Amino acid sequence: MTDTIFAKIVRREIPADIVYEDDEVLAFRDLNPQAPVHVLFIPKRAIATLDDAVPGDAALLGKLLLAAAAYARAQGFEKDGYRTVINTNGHGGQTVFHIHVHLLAGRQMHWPPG
Ligand code: DGP
Repeated sequence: MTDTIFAKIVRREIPADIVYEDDEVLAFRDLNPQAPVHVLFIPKRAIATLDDAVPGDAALLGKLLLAAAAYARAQGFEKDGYRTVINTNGHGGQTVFHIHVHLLAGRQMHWPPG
């Protein structure tokens, strides 16, 4: 897969407001926030899209979701709630082809999305 801006963030080649990191996961604030809290959870090992994920990626994908939930809980959003989103390819609205989970919190979300 081609290199992305998120791979550059993992390698610290460009700056980001990093809010969480472990051996496999990095989380940083979205440059263009859509909610008072908008954090992106990415695997350090790049997978381009959800469609590219294979059974061997299951644990890593689970870690992304659990890291997002733990962050939301630590920030006190678990009772009011929050939204987690993975956009995939064109109709999904994906623009950066390094898989990421959006965590949106701090305001009422609406359904269906636009
Ligand atoms: P998506 O459309 O699902 O691929 O989301 C990509 C998100 O990445 C979008 O909400 C804006 C954000 N983004 C793009 N470039 C950068 C960047 O250089 N830094 C940060 N922090 N976020 C970025």
